[in-house]
Amino acid sequence: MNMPWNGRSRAALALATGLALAVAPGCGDGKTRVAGKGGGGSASIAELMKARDLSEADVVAALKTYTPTGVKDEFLMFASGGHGGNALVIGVPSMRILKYIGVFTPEPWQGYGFDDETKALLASGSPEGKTLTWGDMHHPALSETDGVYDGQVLFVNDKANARVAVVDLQDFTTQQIVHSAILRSDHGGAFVTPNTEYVIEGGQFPAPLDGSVADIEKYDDFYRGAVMFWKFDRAKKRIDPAASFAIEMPPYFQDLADAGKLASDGWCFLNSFNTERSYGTGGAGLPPMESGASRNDMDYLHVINWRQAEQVAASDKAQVIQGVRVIPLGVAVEEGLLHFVPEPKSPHGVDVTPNGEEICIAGKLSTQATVFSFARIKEHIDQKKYAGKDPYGVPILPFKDVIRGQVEMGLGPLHTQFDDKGFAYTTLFIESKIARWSLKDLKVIEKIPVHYNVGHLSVAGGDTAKPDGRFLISMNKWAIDRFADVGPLLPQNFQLIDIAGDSMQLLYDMPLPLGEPHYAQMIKTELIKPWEAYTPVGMNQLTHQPDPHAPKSAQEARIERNGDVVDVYMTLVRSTITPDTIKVKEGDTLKFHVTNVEQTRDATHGFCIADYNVNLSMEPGKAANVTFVADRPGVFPFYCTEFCSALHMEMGGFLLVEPKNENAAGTAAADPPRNRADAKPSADGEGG
Ligand code: K7E
Ligand code: CUA
Repeated sequence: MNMPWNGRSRAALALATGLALAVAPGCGDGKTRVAGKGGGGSASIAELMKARDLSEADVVAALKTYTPTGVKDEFLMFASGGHGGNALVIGVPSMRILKYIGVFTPEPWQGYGFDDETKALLASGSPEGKTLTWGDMHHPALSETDGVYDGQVLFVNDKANARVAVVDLQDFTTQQIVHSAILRSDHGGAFVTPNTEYVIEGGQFPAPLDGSVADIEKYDDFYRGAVMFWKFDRAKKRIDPAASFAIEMPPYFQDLADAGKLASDGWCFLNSFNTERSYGTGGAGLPPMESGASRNDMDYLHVINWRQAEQVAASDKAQVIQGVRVIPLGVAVEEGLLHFVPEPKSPHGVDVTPNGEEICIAGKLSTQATVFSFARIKEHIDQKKYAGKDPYGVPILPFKDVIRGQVEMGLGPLHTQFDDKGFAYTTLFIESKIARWSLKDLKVIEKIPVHYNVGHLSVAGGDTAKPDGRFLISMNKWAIDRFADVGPLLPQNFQLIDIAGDSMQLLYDMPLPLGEPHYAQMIKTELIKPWEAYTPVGMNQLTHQPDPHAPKSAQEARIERNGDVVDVYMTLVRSTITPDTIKVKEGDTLKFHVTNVEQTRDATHGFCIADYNVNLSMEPGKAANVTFVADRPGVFPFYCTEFCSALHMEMGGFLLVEPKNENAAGTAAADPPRNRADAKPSADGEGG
């Protein structure tokens, strides 16, 4: 029944890619099963298997993922939340979603984007005067020490708006969003160097770096690519924009990046495509972008010496463009920072092996993965053994002399990860399979079908110097027949695959109701040691310091008026909000300084005010500030939004906003309907 899909997608892809795909349909198993009758009440495993129509392999798979109540997952996966601009934390192997981390967009439950601090944070990465309300997150990057995840920080990129964010894993909150004015997009981020010295952010679509508009016909001369090296200050857990720099690149589409490690530490590898410099039809009968950009057999792997670039960026050879220190392309060539290596047609993933000695590149439009030898690249750079130069003067190394070999992979190889046993795993987008291959022999050993159209994959520690192996997640873009139908927009499909044994085994399908989660990284749970509460009471979530405005106990709760500014110092504790009655005048500026004065684990309160879009999440000990103008007269209840105790429903109060003009008609406060004798607002609200 799935033949039509297989046939259609293959034909469509063949058309789209210009490849002649002579593939028998049925790469996926295409078998749709309906679960049996539930088997509720069945007593034995045999009965259950029969009732639910489960095979022995099904039961083994279930036992490998089933996680009893109270038992924690062995791994945590940090996945991109795609267009939602948030990041997901997923337990593996149970595939239970543990958290959405608000990053580039508001996250209401966590109050992210609602208090003054996180509102300003979201605005800081947005164009002036406009707060972006989505992101195109692609690549999460956990901070590393010696090339291995250290569990301290998570970086993520927003391809669409060229933003990079820093998430502190002490409390799993976003702390910083940066935007480089010279970039228009950033597919090549976020990738970290082995000791998180830098976060790499490569642009994709070239444009004039100075922000000007140049005619598209002047593409070759005025459009430029760039790659940012964001300096990470580990002590402050912040990117330091002033210490960051960029390298100007030819107007190719710089694609994914990976940092060298161990043998190749100090280097960075960046793919490119559209070295044809196609800009579409340009209205002049030129080929459309996708065919114009795939005419050449080879594109260029960019090999960058970032350690040396760091020195050059600090010298007067760098220019400042839109506030960013940029090493001009000519300088990068002169100083020997940038070399090109031909790579087969329209490559996608670039992945450095765990020992740092080789670089695997899979070509979307090639059937092979190419394994480059860093030692040979280095030797050719050192001895200036070039095969030529690109139109911008960048030296090109001879392809045949710097590769170790090529692996015949299959159709549409994209991304590669590694395990602890010397295997590499490459996704085959068009074939809908994952290939396991031997790094030693450069031979494919096994392929497993996935469902369907896999992009990235994630192996535990699979892009570090010490992969854990064990589990692999196939991040599939299509789910066509895997789940109950939910309309034309289908979930994404994360498939959990056991790679510990001699043969790969598919264990579990996890529908993901958001897209598109390009990439994920998987870390051992024990390496993450988050706080249990904000301590001491009154800590600000963004500074991780005591908030100067935070009341620390209910005794410090109060209302203070200064002219038309009203400061409300408020505390939350089960099950009281203090103060619980606040009376102000229309037009007053209200500044709420709210603290959850509890330290009990999980005793989170919420704080919301009707109609004013106020919605805070107050974890134990946390302080937050929210400022707004009381521009609507009326009675506005406020309450706690977390069912925190038996008296949670009683945890609330009233904000009374009296109309400016006593005679203003039509407002409840000016002429309140009274049908009860005691309906008069209490007069004990202070500050009014
Ligand atoms: Cu292949 Cu943005 Cu890494 Cu999508 S990218 S799949
Ligand atoms: Cu606090 Cu409900």
